[in-house]
Amino acid sequence: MNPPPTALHMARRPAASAGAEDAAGRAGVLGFIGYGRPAGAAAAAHAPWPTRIAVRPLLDHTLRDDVWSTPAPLHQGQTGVVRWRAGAQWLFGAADLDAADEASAGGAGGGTEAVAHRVYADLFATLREHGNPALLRLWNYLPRITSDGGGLERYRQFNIGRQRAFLEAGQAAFEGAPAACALGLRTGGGLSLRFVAGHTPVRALENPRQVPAYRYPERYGPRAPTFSRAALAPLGEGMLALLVSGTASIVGHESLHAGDTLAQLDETLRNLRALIEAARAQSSAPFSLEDSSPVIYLRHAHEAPAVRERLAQALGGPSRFMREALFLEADICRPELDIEIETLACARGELAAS
Ligand code: 3EB
Repeated sequence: MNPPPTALHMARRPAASAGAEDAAGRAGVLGFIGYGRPAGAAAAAHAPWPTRIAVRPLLDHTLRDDVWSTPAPLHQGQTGVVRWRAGAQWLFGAADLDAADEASAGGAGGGTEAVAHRVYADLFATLREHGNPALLRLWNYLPRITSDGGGLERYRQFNIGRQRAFLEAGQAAFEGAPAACALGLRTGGGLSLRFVAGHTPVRALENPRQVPAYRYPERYGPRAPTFSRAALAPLGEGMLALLVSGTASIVGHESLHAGDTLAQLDETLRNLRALIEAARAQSSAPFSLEDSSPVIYLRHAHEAPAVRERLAQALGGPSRFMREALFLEADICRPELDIEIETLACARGELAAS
């Protein structure tokens, strides 16, 4: 496949300016991933597309968005519960369910599974309507993620519904699964999903230090999570994106350093460095962890200053990593884990021959 003639751009920007740009229509904002609950003006700038994820920003209260844009005419619509916007080769989508959707979706314990299945079935219907672009990245946010959902943890139910939807749609549920994250919300709402897709070759990456998540043994749930550790995707204009999935203190398939967030952080950094190395082996792009834009999810808000300090020591205070780091309060999908880091990098380069 040739590189797309119309490039996709990603920028992490203060929320208000992103909204202003969207409103002015100067650049084609395909979609954004925004966090927190902005006050009136910033909220109105984006309405009605789409809502922010209800996680609390930590340390500073500057709201930032990851804005995905492309200089092309855009059109938008809705497919089932998925609202989408498309332009050139690119597609952005969002779904925000509420708690009532889950309650009505299934009987004893089946609500989370049923809702995950429905959201993903609608996502794949959206992809089909757009000629089946490849998923570059998925974001999953599930309230009360490790709570019991009637005999089975809600995240495990989510994994059952998600995997079933992938298999029914003929999408790669194992090797080649998309990059993703899955975090827990502390709100009374429902599942929120975001995705970016495009007609560009997406290459899934695995981490040599970790068992692929789609091969986790059954003790982590009856159906494995459906994601790859990272993805590489050409964005056009010679740029290559590295989209690193949520990464935690997991080696092999085991959680390490329960109860010690800073040790979990160090292990997570080793995992991230191993992934970046894998990405460099698969491309000509000079990716580095230091020159990437991370989101750091913390279970315990009060640990944010210590985590930031440790990160600054490891990555250098003036690095892009530290300048663009977003610290957010969220639950991690294993109760013993307290930190998860995802990151995104763009650099000039191409995919290596596979
Ligand atoms: C892990 O490595 C940590 O279910 O989509 C990270 C990224 C995690 C994505 C998902 C879960 C997901 O298993 C959790």
